[in-house]
Amino acid sequence: MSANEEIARYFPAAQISEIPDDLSKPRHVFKVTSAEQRRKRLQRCAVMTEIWNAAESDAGRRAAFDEYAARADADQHVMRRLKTFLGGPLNRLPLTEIEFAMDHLGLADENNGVLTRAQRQSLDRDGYVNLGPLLDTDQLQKMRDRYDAAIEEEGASAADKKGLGRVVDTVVKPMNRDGLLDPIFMHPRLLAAVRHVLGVHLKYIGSNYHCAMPGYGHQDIHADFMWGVQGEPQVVNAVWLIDEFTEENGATRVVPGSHRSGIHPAGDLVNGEPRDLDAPVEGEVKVTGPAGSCFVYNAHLWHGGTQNCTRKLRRAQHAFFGRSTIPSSTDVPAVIDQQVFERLGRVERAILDIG
Ligand SMILES: O=C(O)CCC(=O)C(=O)O
Repeated sequence: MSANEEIARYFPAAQISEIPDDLSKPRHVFKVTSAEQRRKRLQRCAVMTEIWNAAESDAGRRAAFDEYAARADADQHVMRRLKTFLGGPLNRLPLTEIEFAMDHLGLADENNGVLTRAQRQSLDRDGYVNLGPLLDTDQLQKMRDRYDAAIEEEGASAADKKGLGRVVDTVVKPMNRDGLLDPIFMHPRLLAAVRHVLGVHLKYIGSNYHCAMPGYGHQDIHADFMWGVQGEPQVVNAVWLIDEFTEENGATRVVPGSHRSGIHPAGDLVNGEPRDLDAPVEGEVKVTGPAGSCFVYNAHLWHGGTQNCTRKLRRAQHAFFGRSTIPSSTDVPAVIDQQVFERLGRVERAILDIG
């Protein structure tokens, strides 16, 4: 198959019919918001951030939430969102299962030696670490073929994802019946990085295949949690580079250290105005590397996809994790394929928090 035929297979899923001539003309993935919408988003984000950061324990946060809820002007949207996080622990399995899995994987102890000191420091200080290539060329080619077929089969995802090929829940779908995608959520070095940020009580909360089409891919600067978090991180994400990431082909931009600010970009003011989320952020860098690399980030880190200015696909796979007790992005028991479930052992099930 020629490179052009390979790209054309993605057109229906990415909701486009051709590759634009001018690959670098700005084309943003998320819809443009009005000044009014941005202000509302900022207010909501700021309130949720304030309530969450009011205490270090859920009991303290619930007290701050109750105080807010008693106000006549309390925003229902804010209350609904926070309630799911403050309604009590949402782990499905007893925590002893993930403790068993971490022990089995040699990750029970924080000083387990799987990551180097420099890698752990990078996660703490910068908010991300590039673990380098962890997949070989044979695995990568099989994965590309698998993803390309799934894109054709599944077609378009949400309307606001124009220019992206997306498949959700990849690792628990029939496309992973043979275990090809197991390293995406089970690779020991990935799990060591997740464990370093979240501690042993962690769980898989989602996985997306994400391909930026030529001329598309620029995203808002964002964090993968709805508000700013000071103190204990709640979520970690990983990006697997299924194709190499370069300065030109839509590599993810990150703002080193922003996970420590306690601020979500949507709740940030610049010169008294809501931050323009499409604009570059001072200090941002692109994470580049060869195909097969995995970079893991504290998902409170500010980041976003950038525009793919080449004539090739930029394929990536995300693996998302949270503390065991928080809500999951994906309802794993509802979406997991029965054959995938049956194939998995106790350790994998503990990571997925399903029994
Ligand atoms: O794949 C990327 O470059 C980042 C994607 C991302 O941050 C997202 O889809 O939320």
